[in-house]
Amino acid sequence: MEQIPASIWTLTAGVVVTLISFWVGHHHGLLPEQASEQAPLVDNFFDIMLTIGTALFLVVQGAIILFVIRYRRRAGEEGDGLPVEGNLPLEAFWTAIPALIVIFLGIYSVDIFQRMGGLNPGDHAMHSRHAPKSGMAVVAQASSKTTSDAAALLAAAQTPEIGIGASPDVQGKAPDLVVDVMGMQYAWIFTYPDSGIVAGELHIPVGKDVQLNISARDVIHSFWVPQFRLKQDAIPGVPTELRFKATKVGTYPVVCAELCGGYHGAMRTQVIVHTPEDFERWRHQNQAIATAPVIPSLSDRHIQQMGITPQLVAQVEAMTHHHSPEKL
Ligand SMILES: [Cu+2]
Repeated sequence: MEQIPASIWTLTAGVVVTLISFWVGHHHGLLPEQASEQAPLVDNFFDIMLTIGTALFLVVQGAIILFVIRYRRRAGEEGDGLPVEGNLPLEAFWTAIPALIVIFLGIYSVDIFQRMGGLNPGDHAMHSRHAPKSGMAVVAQASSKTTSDAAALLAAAQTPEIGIGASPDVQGKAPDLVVDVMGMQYAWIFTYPDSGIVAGELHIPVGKDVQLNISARDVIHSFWVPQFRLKQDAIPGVPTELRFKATKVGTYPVVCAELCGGYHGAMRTQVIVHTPEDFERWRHQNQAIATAPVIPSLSDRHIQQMGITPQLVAQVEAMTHHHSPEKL
């Protein structure tokens, strides 16, 4: 029987490795569902990296296993193995291939980032329309709060310097919805400048171009929604934005992805992606509360059922204002 030439074996191995790598790259199931316009872009890039990684893994591990078996010490073999040294074409080959892969991934990642809007934070067209409005709301709210609050709110109203801005298809257009997002130890506060709603959860309509103006009150936090494949640092004093379109109705976790203190792990909330009609309903219901003239005082029901007494409220208020010198 004739020997099969090594080149045939190499070709077969190459085809098999390629097929396995492509299959793994497209069926890994490692990522959560895609719920934003940016998610497929990120996943595409991840799939390509995993395909290349799988191929490299199989080639390197396969070669090790093959060599261990084929060049093992046989019975009766004594002394050192063959002194093999240097092979310029081989070394040039295995330097060039990784270099090309890295250059390709580098260029491709910049392309993905650009298509996500990453090179376009602070796309100014819409700020002339929206910033003054939220700015006024900021001044009104800031007067009653602490200076760090005011600074954070002002940062939210300024033109974003960093973040994910308008993607090419909405460049130069105003977003459909603007929400100011403030990170603080240990919560996210969502303020809707055009309706005055303040919420602890983010509500947005599906398929609409949403701009989050992100700020931080105390330390660095990071706004992360895994299903959107979007993560943006919230940095004190640095106006930041995150602009995206949610593509799937549902409820997704919002996670703080920057170690920000003792209760960082509990700094979670949700983003609720509504149908446009549902979102309007939510806005209607909450706008009524947001624009109510005064915060109603504690009702008798609260006092009786929950044991909340005016004295307790006064105590809590004194505690929260312990920084002001006149209370010390
Ligand atoms: Cu945090």
